[in-house]
Amino acid sequence: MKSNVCELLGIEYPIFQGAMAWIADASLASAVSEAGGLGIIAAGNAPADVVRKEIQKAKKITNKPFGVNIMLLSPYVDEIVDLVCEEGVKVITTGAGNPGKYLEKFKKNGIRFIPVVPSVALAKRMEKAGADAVVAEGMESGGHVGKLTTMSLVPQVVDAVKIPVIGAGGIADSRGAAAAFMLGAQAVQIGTRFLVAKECTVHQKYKDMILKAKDIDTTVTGTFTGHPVRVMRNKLARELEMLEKSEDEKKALERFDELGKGALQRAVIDGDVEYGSVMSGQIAGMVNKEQTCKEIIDEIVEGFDKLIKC
Ligand code: TUI
Repeated sequence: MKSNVCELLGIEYPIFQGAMAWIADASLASAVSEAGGLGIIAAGNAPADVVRKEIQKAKKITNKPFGVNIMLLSPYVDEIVDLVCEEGVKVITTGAGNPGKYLEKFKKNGIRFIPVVPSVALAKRMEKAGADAVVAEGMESGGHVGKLTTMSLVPQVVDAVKIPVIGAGGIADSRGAAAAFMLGAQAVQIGTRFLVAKECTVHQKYKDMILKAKDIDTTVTGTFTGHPVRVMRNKLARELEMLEKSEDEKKALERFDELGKGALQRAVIDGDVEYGSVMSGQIAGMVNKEQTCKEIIDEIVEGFDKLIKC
C-alpha cells in the first residue's frame, strides 16, 4: 500500500487518522505516525496554549511527521494558524469551512496543506490556490458532514483536480481503503476505527458505545443550523431531532445552542453518552474491537495488498 502521498508527506503508508475534535490528541496522533500512517492532532475549539502542549508532547513521542487539523469554526483559528507555523508542523488539514485566506501563510512556511472538501467546487478552488492535496470526505463520516456520499464525491473530485485526493467517510478496513483507491484516491482517512484504538484517550463509555453500535445507530442533527453533525443516536440526538421539527425556528435554534453547548466534551471527557454529543461515522457498526494503532494499520495494509493482488 503505497502512493505519491507517501513521498509527499514522508510517511510509510497512505493512511491518515481522522482529526476528531477533543479526541485526537498527542497520544493518538503520535501512535498513528509511529505505526507509519499520518497522525493528526485536532485543534477543535481549543485555544493555542492547549494545542501547543499536544504538539510538543507528540514531538517527544515520535520523530515521524504528524499533522494538525484546524477546525475553521473555532474562535481561535488565527492563533492556531500562527502556532502551527511557529512549531514547524509539517502538515495541516482544515475542516468545516473554506481556509482560503490562510493558504499563503502555510505556503510561506513550507507547510503541506491539505484541506477537507465536501464538494468539487471547493476542491477546484483549493487546487487553484495552491493546496498540495485534498481530503474528499463523504457524509458517512462522523462529526461535521457535507451532503455527498464518499462513493459519489471521491471520483468526481478525482476527475476535477490534478493534486492527490484522499478519500474519507465510511472507511474502516482494507476493503474500504481498496474501494477508495479504485475510485482514484491515493490515500484514505480513517476516524471512527482509530477512536477505539488503545492509544485513544476518549472516555471508555464513548468507546463502548461505538464498539456496540449497529449500522443504523447514527443520525445527522443540526441541518437547520447550517452545521450538520453526524452523531450516535442518544437522548441528546433525539431531543435535537425533535427541535428540528419545531415550528418556532428562533426558539428551536436557541434551545439547540443550549443543548449543544459543551456536549462534545460531556461525551469525550465525562463519558456522558446520553446527553453528550457522541460523534461517530456510519461505519461504527463494523468497528467492534479495541486494537493498537499499529495493529489497525498493519491489518489494513496487509488486507489491502491481498485484495489488490487478486
Ligand atoms: O470538520 C470536519 N468534521 C468535524 S469538525 C468537528 S467540531 C464541531 N463541533 C460542533 C459543530 C461543528 C463542528 C466535528 N467534526 N470534517 C471536515 C469537513 N469539512 N466536513 C465538511 C467540511 C466542510 C464543509 C464546508 C468543508 C468546507 C466547507 O466549505 C463551505 C464553504 O465555505 O465553501
